[in-house]
Amino acid sequence: MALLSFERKYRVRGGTLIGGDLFDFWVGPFFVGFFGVTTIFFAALGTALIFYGAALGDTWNPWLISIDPPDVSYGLALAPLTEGGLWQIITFCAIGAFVSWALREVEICRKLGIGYHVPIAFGVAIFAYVTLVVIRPIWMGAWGYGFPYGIMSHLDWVSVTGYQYGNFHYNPAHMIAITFFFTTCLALALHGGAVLSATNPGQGEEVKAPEHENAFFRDVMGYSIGTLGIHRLGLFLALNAGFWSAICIVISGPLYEGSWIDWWNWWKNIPIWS
Ligand code: 07D
Ligand code: 07D
Repeated sequence: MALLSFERKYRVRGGTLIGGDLFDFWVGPFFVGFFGVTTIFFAALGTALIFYGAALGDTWNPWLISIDPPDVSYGLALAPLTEGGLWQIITFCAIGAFVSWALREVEICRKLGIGYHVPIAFGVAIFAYVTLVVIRPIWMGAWGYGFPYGIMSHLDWVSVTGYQYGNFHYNPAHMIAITFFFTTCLALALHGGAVLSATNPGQGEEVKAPEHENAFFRDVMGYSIGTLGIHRLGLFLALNAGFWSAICIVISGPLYEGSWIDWWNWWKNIPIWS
């Protein structure tokens, strides 16, 4: 079915989670929906507040603009706008926009009658973000533990936070997350390579089918995970990368305060080594 006639077929009313028919329409290629409106509202307000915060600061250099969270001394209270209050409202807007976007994805899935895999995947990214700016700060008793909204300043936060726990590389959940990130790249490189090698051959060559991809991997390593399987594996690897990232930061502080290097002493002291 051509794309245009397919779109006519699925562009039907219904499947919305809230608001009934109210925003159940498209603007050009974009589905609007109630959550499209809330996405635009939160994103526009959050962006405007970032610009307002930047105007109060001393630079318009986009790399150096930074909207900082309140000082730790404010605890979990609301801070004055210029002392972290802006960061608090922007955080609220960011979560509002991300969650709205995920729910808009859900509505589109419902219209199409497909699974919720994409919104669930985005949900894991949102979970990682919420862990950084809500769950961990609340657990540690101050919004000041959230990261600042600035291109370079958020890197400073990662570095400083990392060194607060000695060597962050020794954090076991960080190890697991990194391994999943690296494996995701390996899987995508193999998958992208396999698909292109079969379906985009040189001029005059015949386009090959998945059987060729399967045969390639069987010849190389005795096993091919298959066409559906590779996408299951990819999603599994990528979601675990985000999930274990959230775990690695939420345990640093709330559950473990010392140096991650020392955490491994239990391992060095297992009697079997002596
Ligand atoms: C390619 C999809 C497109 C998305 C892009 C991001 C903005 C921010 C806001 C000026 C893969 C658009 C950026 C809207 C502009 C203001 C106020 C996704 C793709 C292109 N980081 N981070 C970047 C965010 C955190 C870390 C780049 C966001 C944590 C390190 C970009 C968040 C930690 C490095 C960026 C977030 C952390 C970066 C490229 C939220 C641990 C880099 C991102 C909401 C996760 C790299 C200068 C990218 C860099 C980088 C955005 C959170 C670490 C500015 C929106 C606190 C170590 N981060 N980041 O391609 O070059 O993502 O930094 O949580 O080295 Mg970051
Ligand atoms: C949080 C982003 C969510 C994004 C959302 C959407 C928009 C819209 C619009 C483009 C989670 C945003 C969308 C804004 C844009 C348009 C139109 C993703 C998030 C919702 N580390 N480390 C990680 C590595 C070191 C430290 C995670 C590697 C050092 C700390 C990952 C190395 C020290 C924290 C990771 C390394 C250190 C992390 C990040 C190598 C510093 C975290 C990925 C090779 C001295 C963070 C949840 C992530 C974390 C984190 C990788 C080194 C510290 C596993 C590969 C040793 C403090 N590190 N790290 O979380 O877990 O993505 O955050 O050296 O907090 Mg690390």
